[in-house]
Amino acid sequence: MVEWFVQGLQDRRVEWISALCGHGLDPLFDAADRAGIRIVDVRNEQTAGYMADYWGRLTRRPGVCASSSGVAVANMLTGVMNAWFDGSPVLALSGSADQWSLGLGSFQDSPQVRLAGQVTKLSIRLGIPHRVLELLDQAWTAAEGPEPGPVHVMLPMDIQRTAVAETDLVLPRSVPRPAVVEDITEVQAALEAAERPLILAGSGVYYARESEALAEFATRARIPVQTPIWDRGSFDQAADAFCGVIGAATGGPDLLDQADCVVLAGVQADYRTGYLQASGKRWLRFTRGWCKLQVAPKTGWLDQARAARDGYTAAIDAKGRGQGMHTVDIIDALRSVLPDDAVLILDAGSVGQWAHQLLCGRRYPSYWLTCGRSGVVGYGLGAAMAARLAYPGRAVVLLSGDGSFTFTPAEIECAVRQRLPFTAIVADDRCWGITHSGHLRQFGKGIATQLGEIRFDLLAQSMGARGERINTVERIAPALRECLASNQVSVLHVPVAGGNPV
Ligand SMILES: Cc1ncc(C[n+]2csc(CCOP(=O)(O)OP(=O)(O)O)c2C)c(N)n1
Ligand SMILES: [Mg+2]
Repeated sequence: MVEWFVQGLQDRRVEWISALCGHGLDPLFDAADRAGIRIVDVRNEQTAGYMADYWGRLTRRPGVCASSSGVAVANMLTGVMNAWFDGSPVLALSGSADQWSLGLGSFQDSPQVRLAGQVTKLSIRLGIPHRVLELLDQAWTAAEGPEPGPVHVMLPMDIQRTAVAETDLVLPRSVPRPAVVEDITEVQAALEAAERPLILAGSGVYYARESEALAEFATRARIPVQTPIWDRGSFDQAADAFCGVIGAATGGPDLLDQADCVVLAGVQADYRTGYLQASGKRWLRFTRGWCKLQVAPKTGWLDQARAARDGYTAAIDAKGRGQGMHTVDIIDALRSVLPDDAVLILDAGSVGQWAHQLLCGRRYPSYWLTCGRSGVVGYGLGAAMAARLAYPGRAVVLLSGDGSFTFTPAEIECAVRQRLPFTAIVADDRCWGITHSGHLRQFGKGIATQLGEIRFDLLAQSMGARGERINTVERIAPALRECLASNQVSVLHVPVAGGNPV
């Protein structure tokens, strides 16, 4: 379908699309690239929206911008809303997961069509691939006017990928959800009877203030616990029972398949847990009341789970070695320098995955922060400033990708001026790395995924912060120590080799 869509854009003399990459847009990027439509890449979707807006103002022809899904769309809507105020013609495009999974908690699932509907003349989901040119025409006509303005079209992944000649379309299908019980007696009996129980613990445990009780119960009952990527951890201290972070594309020690009974503790049923579709297990839901449970220890099963976890972590670690300075070296330094109570904030793609797999294998404190289920990047500097306000006496460390860091880099000045110190480590692969790796896998090349050089150390210094460029692996840990001791806003610029752990 995307080929037709791109053809429709070219018929309307569209020469470029402003965009920030993300997997929600991959087929569109590929088709545009092959057709010779230029993708002008930016570091924050806001700019993509503004570019389309100002092109529309100057030429009276719709400017075309595109963002991936979820919060990326909200970012783009800043520029789109500006066009809405001004009445300039804009065609804003967004991606999403497959249609059948919308509303079930698919990756970056969000009400983006409704959201955009508030600040556009028309906001639609292209739901029937055969109608691609007709819907593009509707949208384009609405944007051009007589009263011009912005419009939004969401292109779900399955639709992007569907060849229009095919009449056998992917129909929305409902995913059966397992029946879950919440009754403590039933949970206790089920855990007692199970041979290989697994607890999937998510952010709901943190909000229920049950993290400590859960960690204590799992340790006592020798039951493995895993956390879906981007949810909050429950293990402030390293523990045998904690068996790492999991998530569909992220990987993780595979226990879910082997488990005969799964307890969902404050976890959403979504793509990270395979939509709870795995068969042959008992599913239960239990978030509060861990201290009341008594279950005889499942020692043999936990030993098996720990072996799987340790083997997995060792294999991932090995992948990162021998390539020059690498995120694994930053992780080594964090392991040796980070105080136990430090707030660690992860804001990146590939770099975040390395950190999740290697740093969160045995310990995942409830005060370590990620983007959460939204999967957004670019929130890190704001989070670091808030963490300093919440914990005046603790170390606050932001581990960021170079792309994520440049959404709001000027906040360094605000942090310096308002005395909100933290240490940021920018792992710089000069790439929207995770997307780049995905493109290499799919297309053999990155499309609008590479970034140029920024001297993050000098950028920081120009705003009154400490800044250091790291040139050797041995320097990372001492530099980090010095930053923490200085109690100033500090930026460590660490050039790294790129690549994903999985
Ligand atoms: C607001 C937003 N825009 C786009 C994306 C898609 N996306 C996910 S990870 C990523 C790359 C992040 O690059 P960087 O911060 O340099 O980290 P790296 O992957 O290189 O480690 C992108 C573009 C997103 N998740 N959120
Ligand atoms: Mg990067």
